[in-house]
Amino acid sequence: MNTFYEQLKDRSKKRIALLVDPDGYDDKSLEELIGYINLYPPDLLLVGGSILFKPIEITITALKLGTRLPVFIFPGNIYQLSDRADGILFLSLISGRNPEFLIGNHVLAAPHLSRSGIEVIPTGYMLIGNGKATSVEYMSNTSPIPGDKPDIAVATAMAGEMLGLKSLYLEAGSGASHSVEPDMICAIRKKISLPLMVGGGIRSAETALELFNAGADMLVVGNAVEKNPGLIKTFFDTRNSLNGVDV
Ligand code: 1GP
Repeated sequence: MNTFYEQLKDRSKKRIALLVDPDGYDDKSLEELIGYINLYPPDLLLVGGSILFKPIEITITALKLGTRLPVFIFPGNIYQLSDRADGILFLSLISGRNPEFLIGNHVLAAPHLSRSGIEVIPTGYMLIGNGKATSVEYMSNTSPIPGDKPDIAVATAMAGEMLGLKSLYLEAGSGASHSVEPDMICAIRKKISLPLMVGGGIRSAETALELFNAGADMLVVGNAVEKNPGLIKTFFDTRNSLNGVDV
């Protein structure tokens, strides 16, 4: 089976993941989003959020029925599991010091994930601060790595790789005013060889280009597309131009 991770670890290609927050869409806007996804497909669909008022399965099922893309869970908590997904980013919050988010919730989820057989990508999740409290920070009761301390971020990423995690995710926070600084991405990229995902506050092709050029392998975009689904094309074009695909 060709897993999504097999693709992700081919770092010669840049990728886009679209984060779909189930509470951010009603039936009509989700249908509209699916139309755009099929016209300008990203590489991966992520579903999740810090708190969900809707069952995650409804959105996962709609995306599975409406698109041909892999649909992965981006879990905000232990209640966001579903056998209908193709996989899960199994996030360990390695920037924090809360054992529940480092390993505790994973112990609870492991038997369920083993039964369901969905693809599991062990991911070191690093929250990077930018001056404003984020939902992840509050909900996980952890402190982010200060945005102006790249040495701490680099050492954390190195530890994640040494511990055997399969990918890293640098998170500025959903709707962040600034994305993770390119300098920090660059410093981490020099020291690790794992696939590097970056998300939070990415709203434009310029930012996407900057973060890709700094060394991000996959960018995660949520809020910007939720507000304006047509923006998918912008990210689709940026990725394709970097991958040498005609646009
Ligand atoms: C949030 O990194 C993701 O966890 C996406 O962030 O919604 O700001 O794009 P945005």
